[in-house]
Amino acid sequence: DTALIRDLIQALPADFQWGSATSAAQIEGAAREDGKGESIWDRFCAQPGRIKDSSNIDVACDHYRRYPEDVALMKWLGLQAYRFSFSWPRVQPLGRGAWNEAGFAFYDRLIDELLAAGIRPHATLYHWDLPQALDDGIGGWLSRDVVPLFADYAAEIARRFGDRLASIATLNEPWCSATLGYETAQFAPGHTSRAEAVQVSHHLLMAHGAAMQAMRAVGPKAQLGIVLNHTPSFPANPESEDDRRAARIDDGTNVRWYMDPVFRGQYPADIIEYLGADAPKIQPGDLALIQQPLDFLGVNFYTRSLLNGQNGQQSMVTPPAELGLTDMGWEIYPQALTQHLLRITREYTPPPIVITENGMANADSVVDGRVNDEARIAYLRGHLSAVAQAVALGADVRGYFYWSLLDNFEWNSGYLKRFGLFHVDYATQQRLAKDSAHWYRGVIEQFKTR
Ligand code: GBH
Repeated sequence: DTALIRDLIQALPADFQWGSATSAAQIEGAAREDGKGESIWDRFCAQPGRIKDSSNIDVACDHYRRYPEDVALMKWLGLQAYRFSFSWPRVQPLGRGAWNEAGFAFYDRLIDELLAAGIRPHATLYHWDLPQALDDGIGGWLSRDVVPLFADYAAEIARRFGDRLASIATLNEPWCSATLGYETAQFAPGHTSRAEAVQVSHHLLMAHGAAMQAMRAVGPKAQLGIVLNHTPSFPANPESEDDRRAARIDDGTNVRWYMDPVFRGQYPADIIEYLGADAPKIQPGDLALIQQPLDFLGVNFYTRSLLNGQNGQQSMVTPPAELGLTDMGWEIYPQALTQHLLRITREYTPPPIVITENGMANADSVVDGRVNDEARIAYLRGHLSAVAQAVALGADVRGYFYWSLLDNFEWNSGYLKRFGLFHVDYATQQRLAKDSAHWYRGVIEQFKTR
């Protein structure tokens, strides 16, 4: 890997941040402890048929209790940065009204532990675990009324933790919350309406804007931004006009639907037209609220998608297996990351970019006390090199967070899919560094001693 390390050292700034990421619902457990309120994912897991292995998040990785051990793992890795999320219902059980001091105390201990280990804490306010009380009481993200409530929560986090956090992101992947939660029913709350998903996306973006304003008013030291999931869309057959149109629409609904309002204060006109009667109901001032100046843009990149446009419909095509698929069935295609970083740099002139998630699921198992995950090392190698190339060609990328630190609750796949640098034996909660963890540790070490 000497060539890779040389490329990384040549291309990346000396203060490039090496990190790893997790989220509250996926690792914390302690779902009903110390006053935590129910989240829409606690409720979703309790519904039969929603989660592939019928599991739930009552215990998950028991990180709520084991965080000192987990921070020690990060320190061993040499991480300079760690990305986690706050559970809104842990700190405000009903999503409005009373704060839960025991919930804040957990994050206070976690942040102290990170700072003592020399690791910068990067927080996300919303990684999909809405307080269930808001869903029951006002219809959750279907209601505009959630917008000021989210802003109150954001301001409270900024007041309490804003000077000890390196960054605060408002939302993680609003496309997933809206589309997977309200249109395809793969995620909580499990609805099946495109019109709902579109309206929810508008409220999420407004909540982002209102939270940015509320946090700016507090004036924390932390950098403020948003995290978007970008899965670049390619025509299955580049010669086909139908496939190219399908790819443009897919890009419009995934990438431009969120980037355009955040950076240009408008929704893409072709997608408004494509949505027809399902286009969002927008009030005067909404788009100005959404378009707030950001300190950073978080990009989560896993794969690309291939689109087929026959019969005027766009459908996803299963990628050819020869290219290499992860255990999620996602194509391994790092070149798309380089291209995409250059494209958003050119089209949006964004603030500094952070790769807030990148990683793969692999069918890992412990054999003789070791997890040989060569495929993950190859994935990391390919994507780090893709980031270095993009930076060499002009993209301003300041950090990279591997998803995820630990094997954890992979949403509707339950515990069946393993993304971690550390293997978790859920029966004993024992963590074991996979070969990829040793490899990533070596890269960070060599980069630091450049
Ligand atoms: C992220 O979501 C989440 O932030 C994180 O919590 C999660 O654990 C992690 O990734 C792994 O899933 O679905 O075939 O169309 C990523 C969600 C992944 C959604 C790629 C779009 C496109 C491939 N995105 N996916 S496909």
